[in-house]
Amino acid sequence: MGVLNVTPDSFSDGGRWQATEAAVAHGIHLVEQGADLVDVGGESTRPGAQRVSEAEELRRVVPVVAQLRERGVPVSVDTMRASVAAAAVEAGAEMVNDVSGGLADPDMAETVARARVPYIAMHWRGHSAQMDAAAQYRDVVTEVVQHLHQRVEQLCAEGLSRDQIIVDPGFGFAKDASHNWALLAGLGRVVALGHRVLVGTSRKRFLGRLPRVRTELAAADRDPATAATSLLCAQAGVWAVRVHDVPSTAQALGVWDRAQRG
Ligand code: PMM
Repeated sequence: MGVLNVTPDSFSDGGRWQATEAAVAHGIHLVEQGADLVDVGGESTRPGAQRVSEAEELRRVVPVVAQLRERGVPVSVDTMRASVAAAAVEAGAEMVNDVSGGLADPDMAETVARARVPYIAMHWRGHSAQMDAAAQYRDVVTEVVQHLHQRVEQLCAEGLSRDQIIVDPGFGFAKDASHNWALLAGLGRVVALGHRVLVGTSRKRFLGRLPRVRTELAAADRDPATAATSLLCAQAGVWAVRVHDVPSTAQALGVWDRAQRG
């Protein structure tokens, strides 16, 4: 999954794809580079970010989704709002990616159940303004796995079908570096839930400081580290990874695929 943030303030690519034309061209480019799906988002979820209005989110997202679909690009919409999810599906999005897992908008479950599109439910503990304070766990892997299990049960009770749901442990959302590393090591337990798993580690802060690397890496310099996490995800049985730089992850996953055959 290639990332297409149509926002002025996302942490690693904010502002670059704000104009619809530039966003569409980048989405097409992501597919040419090997992405199977382009994730279009109009609201930054970086720690501390302020929410955008519904009208502004619709204005950013819907034209980009519609134009990408016209050009045959498979699109998911990255939104916490049921109204934006519905408008994007209407415009041709074939998947809804909700970082709140249905907790931010009480209408999301019904909307997605009706749309019958695959739905990514991520582990979430509150909006960007509160999420750093919520990064407290006794056992992060166990708590994330339990939360995702409960979310799936609740979403099914609200009308979603089990095989419609994809789960995501939510790297960087209400998690500090040690939580993220523990989750990366514990991905097998998320996969063991029995659902498709999507992982988004791309360029995230915890990859900025690595053993053997002498300097702290800026967001744009974290693609080799991201590709390494993509390989670990493949090894753990993860279904998809959400990345900004498609070529480096395509290479890592190409090595994985080819090595499986010996
Ligand atoms: N991370 C971001 C945004 N959307 N969606 C899912 N499912 N999983 C993630 O980890 C995730 C996401 C934040 O990263 P960005 O601001 O670089 O897009």
